[in-house]
Amino acid sequence: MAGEPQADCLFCKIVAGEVPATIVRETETTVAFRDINPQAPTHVLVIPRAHYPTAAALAAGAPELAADLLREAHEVAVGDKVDETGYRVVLNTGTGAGQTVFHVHAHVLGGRGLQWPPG
Ligand code: DGP
Repeated sequence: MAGEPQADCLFCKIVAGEVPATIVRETETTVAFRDINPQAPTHVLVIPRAHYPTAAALAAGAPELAADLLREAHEVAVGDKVDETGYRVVLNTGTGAGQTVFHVHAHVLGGRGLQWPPG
């Protein structure tokens, strides 16, 4: 069923506390933790506790949760004090865009100059 935990999902395991992560924020519906391979001084992943594989599935199946994700991305930026200089929120969607973990996650990147277009 949509949103149910998946036994083989790395990020469901982080939500369950079965895989360790450096958690920076938690709400009833979301968890935010530092990326294991940071690409900027601030690089945090914000995920819904519920399992949706992609941003598209989340937007279609639980739009209010998509709003929670965006709100939390901003709170992460405020917490790391990168909100004033600027930060980027990235949702890689599909393998062609570089998505490797199929539990939707928003990357929050900041703390350095960010180029456009991204690679
Ligand atoms: P994406 O390529 O958009 O699917 O991003 C997946 C991100 O997840 C990537 O930046 C690295 C991060 N990541 C992968 N495995 C782990 C892990 O076990 N712990 C943490 N904290 N991050 C992970």
